[in-house]
Amino acid sequence: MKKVLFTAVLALVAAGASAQEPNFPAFGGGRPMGGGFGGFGGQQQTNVKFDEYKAAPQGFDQERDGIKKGTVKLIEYESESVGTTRKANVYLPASYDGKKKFGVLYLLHGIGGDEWEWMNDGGVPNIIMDNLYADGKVADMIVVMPNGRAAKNDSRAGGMGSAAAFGEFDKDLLGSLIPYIEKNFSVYTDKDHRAIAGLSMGGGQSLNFGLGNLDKFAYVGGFSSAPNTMRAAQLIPDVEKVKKENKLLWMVCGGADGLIGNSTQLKAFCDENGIPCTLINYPDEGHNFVVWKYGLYNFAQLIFK
Ligand code: FER
Repeated sequence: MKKVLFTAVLALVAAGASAQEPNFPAFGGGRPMGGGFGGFGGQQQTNVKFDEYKAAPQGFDQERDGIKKGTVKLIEYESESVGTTRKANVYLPASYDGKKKFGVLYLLHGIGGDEWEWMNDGGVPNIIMDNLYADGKVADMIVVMPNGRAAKNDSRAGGMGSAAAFGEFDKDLLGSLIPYIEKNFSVYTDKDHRAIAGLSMGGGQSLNFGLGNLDKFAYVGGFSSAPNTMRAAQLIPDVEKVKKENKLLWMVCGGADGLIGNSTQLKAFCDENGIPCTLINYPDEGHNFVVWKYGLYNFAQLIFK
């Protein structure tokens, strides 16, 4: 699915359809994008010093016998901003018992996906999390995988045409989904126990919404973030505030991914301004779940600790 979509996008670009400004209105919740896109990849790649890539251990994404397994549950909630009943998948670790409180990682999908993308398109988030739990490598957390296309028709068939709806998701997330999760699950409700990360369009959303709501999310991750990523100076209007309130700004992108400029522009800004920020260049990798699984594996170990 993603491959087909991507090929279609590439064909559009080849035809010169996005040679100038993008046709996608209202990115980043209606805030202006600023700057232009460097073609398909959004921003041109900025020269930055990448953080060290360390391969994930063999088997981190393989189902293992003899360990406790979590469950994935499809939930439905009423969305005030969209005006519909919406769906999300929730991973609950084996240790979730409804008594102890857990942190919450909101894990977002890409342009061709929906609340099932991580589960069904090769992300194996439940397996990665089960293995991390079994090895004692993560703090207590549940993982919420919503549909980030905040529109009445939120079908993945919307493709690029639904790109603007991704920019509207913050209202649904903050106004309806988070309150639903915090009412119906045994979770902490402070920003230090809330993380947001995602792949591609979901990476851009995570950076935009996470850094745009420092009082709501202390941990922010962008995996192969798409051109919906706001420019750094807009994302971070107050350098000191980010330094004080954000506890983790973590990114990864494939070295062969044309979208890497969206991540390097932010990394460069952070480096210039003394903001702690990680950007790993996954060697020679493209825009795919190899990178995103690696992203989840690493990001999950760094949060709520
Ligand atoms: C673009 C290229 C890729 C773009 C979005 C994407 C909005 C998203 C890709 C994905 O989510 O996988 O020019 O513009």
